[in-house]
Amino acid sequence: MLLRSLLLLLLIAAPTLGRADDGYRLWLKYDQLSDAGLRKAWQGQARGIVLESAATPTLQTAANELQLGLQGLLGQPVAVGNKAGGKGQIRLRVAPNPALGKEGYRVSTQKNGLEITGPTDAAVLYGCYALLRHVQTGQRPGNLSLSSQPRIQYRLLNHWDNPNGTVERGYAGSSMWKWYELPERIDPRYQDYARANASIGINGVVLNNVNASARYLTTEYLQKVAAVAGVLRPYGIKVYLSVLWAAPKVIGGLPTSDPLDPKVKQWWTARTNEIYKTIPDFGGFLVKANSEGEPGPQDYGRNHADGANMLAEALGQHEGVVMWRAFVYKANSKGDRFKEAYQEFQPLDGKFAPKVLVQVKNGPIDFQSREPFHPLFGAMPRTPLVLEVQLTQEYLGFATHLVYLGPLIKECLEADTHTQGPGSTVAKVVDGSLEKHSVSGIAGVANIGSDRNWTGHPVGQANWYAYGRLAWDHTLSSAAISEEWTRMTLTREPTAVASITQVLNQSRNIYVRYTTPLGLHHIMGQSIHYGPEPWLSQSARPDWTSVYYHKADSAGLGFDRTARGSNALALYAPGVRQLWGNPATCPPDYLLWFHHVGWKQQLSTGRTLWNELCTRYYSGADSVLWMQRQWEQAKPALDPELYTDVASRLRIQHREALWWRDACVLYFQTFSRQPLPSGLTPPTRPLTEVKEIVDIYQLR
Ligand code: BDP
Repeated sequence: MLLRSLLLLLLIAAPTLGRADDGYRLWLKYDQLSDAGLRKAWQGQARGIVLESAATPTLQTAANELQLGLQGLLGQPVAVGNKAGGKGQIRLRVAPNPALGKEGYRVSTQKNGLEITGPTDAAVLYGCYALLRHVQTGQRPGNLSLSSQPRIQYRLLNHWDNPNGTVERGYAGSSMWKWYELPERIDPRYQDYARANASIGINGVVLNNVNASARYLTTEYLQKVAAVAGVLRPYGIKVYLSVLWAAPKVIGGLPTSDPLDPKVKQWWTARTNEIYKTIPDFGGFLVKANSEGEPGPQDYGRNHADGANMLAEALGQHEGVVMWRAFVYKANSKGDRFKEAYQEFQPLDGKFAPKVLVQVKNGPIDFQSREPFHPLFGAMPRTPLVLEVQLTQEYLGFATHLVYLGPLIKECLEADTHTQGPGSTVAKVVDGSLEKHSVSGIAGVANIGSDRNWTGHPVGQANWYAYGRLAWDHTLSSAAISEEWTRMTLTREPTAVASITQVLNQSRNIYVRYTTPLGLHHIMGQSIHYGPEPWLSQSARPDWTSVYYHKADSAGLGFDRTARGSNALALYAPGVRQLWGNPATCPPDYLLWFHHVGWKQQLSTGRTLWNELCTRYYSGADSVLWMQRQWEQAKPALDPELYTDVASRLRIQHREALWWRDACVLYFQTFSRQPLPSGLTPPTRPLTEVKEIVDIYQLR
């Protein structure tokens, strides 16, 4: 008898007991709150949901999500209806409110219960997610008044996914878009992807790689794109496409793709009209042109504005926009890649049509672990600039290294361009407030793939999350977001939350220290961009080597970008130029970005360059052991499988931090000819052995 009851108990508990957290549910866990008092406090407020406005698909979606979340979190049924019932009803209402802008929400306690309002049904959906976040992070109900509106209008994810299912720079499996199944079969994952995005305010997704296949513009593929758009639409998310500039030639049968050729214009106009017939709320085009071998208007002697404006014209009266990327650089062994995008784009300020936004990477080179802000920010006041950041960790240890990107994104947003006096931050350029633009945008290169946990590294989810939260409100702090994510995704146990968030918050600085301290950049493994290869001196292009960037010699290290060198500093406003132009006032984190510094030169840190460099490489690698200990402290509060997964990745991370440390210290030592500072144990393996690791990894 006793045995039978025990078995029965086990059977009932089985679905939750034995199930490991595979990460699929992301931060939308909705597991029952363990604090009974807290649960009770909310239960009385959430007996039902009442739709006070027309049940559009989006409002219905909002109600369904709220119901799903509250039922899970509170462990009670929550009814959805359109008639006000008794007490504890949450009312959803679409109503204009000038204080909330176009997409803002308000969640408030009213006499007759909670109310979630906003000017559109999507705004109410955002409000529902805000309430769920509030409950899920363990806040008490009290007298609620949560209101927020996005500071940036276009908040996009950019997928670098290809039609064949590969993902450029993707480290989380293959593409989540199953083009071969579409449009007939809709993978249920698409809807969960939409939920995750809507929950953090993302309102647009570019489905395909910037190195684009023309295929997406064919009638066959537009049907597939339309099917995806249909899943995303109720969540307030629009689809966009990257386009291949040469599409008129490749799939249109035209002899040219010259933007000023009337037939080319006609072709794009006809294609665009077909797109809108198939997808009436299509978001627009993203274009990588005349960059890294991609075709573009310059092939016909035209400039970027000619190309972008032609596409804007093709969009005509449709709502969509053109996002034209400024990531361009020519192979120029004498030049400085740092300056190229500026030189091509800045003179075009004021020449772009109103529907065009120019998309600029956070830094001037290419998604390095730390870059100064791109000098185009603030330098094109008549053009809305979209900030592009990379969530997939192409240069930050793929899905192996734990690197929380909140601090990186914030560092760029908070950087002061000084273009209109102090306080002219990149954030104010991007949100349009500094230069009075009515449109604004931000793009994150997605780190999402077909892996069960979406991002490969479980903590990669925090980067998707942080990006969305900052895209919505760039004034949020990176630490507040990491805590919110941890509480929603991993645990609410306070000491575990504290030790995990410390790891997250320090992780980016730690990564920088053991890979590229003091402003070193672009010294990673050739083409795959993984591991150290500072000795790389031959490649298809000089600006794809490492020596181009670090310029180590017997005198010192670093790229002189002052007036004595490439003078890239001249691209910045005087306020920035003065600070960064003087090695004594240049922040050590940016030092080697702008100065060739003598090995024995004393830095503001009190150490010589060589000693500081070694100290950072060593302390960075050691800090990974600290990350391991912190993670271990949180173990009792974590799902065992998830704990083990991250713990083992942290072990790889330490091994590879030593690889970076030894490679760089030994290699730069061949120039500095200095011993390691006292207290640091020299690497036990010679440089030749460390170089072998690279060879094995790249299978060359
Ligand atoms: C570089 C990547 C390359 C991308 C390019 C881009 O290595 O794969 O195509 O950025 O942003 O960092 O276009």
